Amino acid sequence: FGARPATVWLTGLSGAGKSTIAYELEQLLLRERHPCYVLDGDNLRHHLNRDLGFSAADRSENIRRAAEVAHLMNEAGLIVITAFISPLRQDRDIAREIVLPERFVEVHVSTALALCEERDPKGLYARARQGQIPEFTGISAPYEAPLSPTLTLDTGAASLAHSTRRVYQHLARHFFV
Ligand code: GGZ
Repeated sequence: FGARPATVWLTGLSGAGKSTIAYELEQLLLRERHPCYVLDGDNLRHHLNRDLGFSAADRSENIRRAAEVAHLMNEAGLIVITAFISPLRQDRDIAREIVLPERFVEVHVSTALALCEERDPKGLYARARQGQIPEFTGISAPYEAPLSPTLTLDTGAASLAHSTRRVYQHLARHFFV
């Protein structure tokens, strides 16, 4: 058995649970011997994208490059899971075209801003509220929710394990061969 190429594109606010779901999903896939790779701010913004900040233009370029890398990895036979805020619909639409629409699984991690802000694991929301981080998504920069995502996962309402399994099952139905 194997899998045809797919890119699971997680989008949502900082603190919504994107990275956690991404790495959990990676574990599930690896357990079933599906080669996969997680792309997120930590492995792209510190290296390939270290010239980029958080202006709208830099975020667009961040997303464009991430999508190009996802495309290459798909071509190499990996299932790719991305965990970028990717706040703008237009940027995600461009990512979908780069990755190829038939491979692109848009997943909205829809955890409410109030809960993300309550969690605030890195204290970024508090700093953003104090005006110390300009253009912070959800506070002083926009987040545009997807209009018709393949899946919506609210980590305030469902457990992490349940949310992760829903993505896994979608892949199993549509991409595993
Ligand atoms: C949003 C920011 C910002 C601003 C730094 N706005 O929770 P985190 O810390 O670990 O994840 C966030 C990460 C967002 O990077 P992305 O590459 O996912 O963003 S985008 O898709 O919009 O290009 C957050 C941290 O970087 N961070 N400044 N101003 N998040």
